[in-house]
Amino acid sequence: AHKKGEVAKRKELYPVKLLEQSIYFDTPAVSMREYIRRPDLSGIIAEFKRRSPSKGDINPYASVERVTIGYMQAGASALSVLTDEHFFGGKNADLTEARKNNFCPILRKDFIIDEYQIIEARSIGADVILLIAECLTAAEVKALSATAHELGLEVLMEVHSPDQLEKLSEHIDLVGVNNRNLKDFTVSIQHSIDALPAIPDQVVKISESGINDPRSIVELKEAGFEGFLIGEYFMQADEPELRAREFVQ
Ligand code: IGP
Repeated sequence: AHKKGEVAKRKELYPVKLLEQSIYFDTPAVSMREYIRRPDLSGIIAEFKRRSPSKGDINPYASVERVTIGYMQAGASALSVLTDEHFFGGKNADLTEARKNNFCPILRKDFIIDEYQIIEARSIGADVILLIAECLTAAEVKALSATAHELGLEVLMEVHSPDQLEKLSEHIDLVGVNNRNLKDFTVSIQHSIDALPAIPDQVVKISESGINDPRSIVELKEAGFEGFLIGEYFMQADEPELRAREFVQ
């Protein structure tokens, strides 16, 4: 709900005409689909996350530059950067700083409810946007994902349960199953495994949240997942990039 007001304010301050001046508008986006499927990489999407509603401060002063470069050196396939300020202490400038330091695909982690935020995602250097099925109708998923494709961005649709896969449209490139129960914040990779049979073959399959053990990756891979989104476990360390390195070994 806080998003609506926020977006309205930014639309006034930074009209679309201004966003379109960004150099990133003329730069082709990098394909997360392709990077996740590269056999020389781990499939891990490493997330930069300063704070969360369930944990409070995780690593509020971490350096985007140091952490994201370190993640990629550790063998991550892609990056995710929180830009939501209200719940996660993120900002657009964090994503742009990650962009300036890395060639890999970058997911803009935010609550997208308006086309404006997709144009904004393009202007700050993101390659992929997140659409959360729980927050959107099927028609909204369809319209927003079509806009993303028009702008050359890929789309990751997040589901919390298999029934939300009904909202899939032809413009969804990746599906992420969230292992975190939004009501009590408990996590289990079983959520991903249970949802897998309902995910169509043509989309890239990602398991999200609560992954803190390399054995879970082995289990999820055997089940058929290709990508693994990890934030908190890495960011809890003083040096998240070193924890990522140990994890990928
Ligand atoms: C990462 P974790 O448990 O490794 O920090 O989870 C990611 O899945 C989580 O940050 C997330 C998220 C979201 C954040 C998943 N979906 C939607 C904000 C909005």
